[in-house]
Amino acid sequence: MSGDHPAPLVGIVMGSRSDWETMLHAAEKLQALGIPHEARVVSAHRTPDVLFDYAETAASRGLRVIIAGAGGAAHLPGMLAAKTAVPILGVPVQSKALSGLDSLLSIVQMPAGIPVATFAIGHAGAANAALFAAAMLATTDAAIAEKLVAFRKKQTDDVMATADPRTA
Ligand code: RP5
Repeated sequence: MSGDHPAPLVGIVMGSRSDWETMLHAAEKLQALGIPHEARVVSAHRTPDVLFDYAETAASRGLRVIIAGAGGAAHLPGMLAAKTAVPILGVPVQSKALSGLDSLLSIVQMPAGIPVATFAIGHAGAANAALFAAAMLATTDAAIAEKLVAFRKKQTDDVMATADPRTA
């Protein structure tokens, strides 16, 4: 994806390719804000060595935030957080069996000491994790801060422009 260049500031990782339909909403937001990012499938239980390598090299590769989406017994965000000090934003993917409640509880209930910031289940969580990553980066990057302000203003303007629900 074009977000892979220049050096990514945000890593989007997910437990399975099947998570992409959720996590693409994070990528879309980062793309819209012009934030360099990458997207990778990194499974805690199917490719644990890849997970360790990804986490251990994240900081030295320049990643400032990692958005991690997983479903079911969703240990990916917590395992990443255990192996890197780069902040982890966890996105619970909506599972088929339990509609994502399993994913949410797996991600949110981290024992004290290794934090994972947890977002809403599904599309909203992925989009908001990206906006939150942007807000974190904006504290030290004026260009990203400006784009974030512009995004929020447009969102407000769009709502105001269609405030009468009877109009199309
Ligand atoms: C988790 O298991 C993934 O994050 C995914 O949400 C879920 C199902 O994976 P697949 O069976 O679709 O590969 O590891």
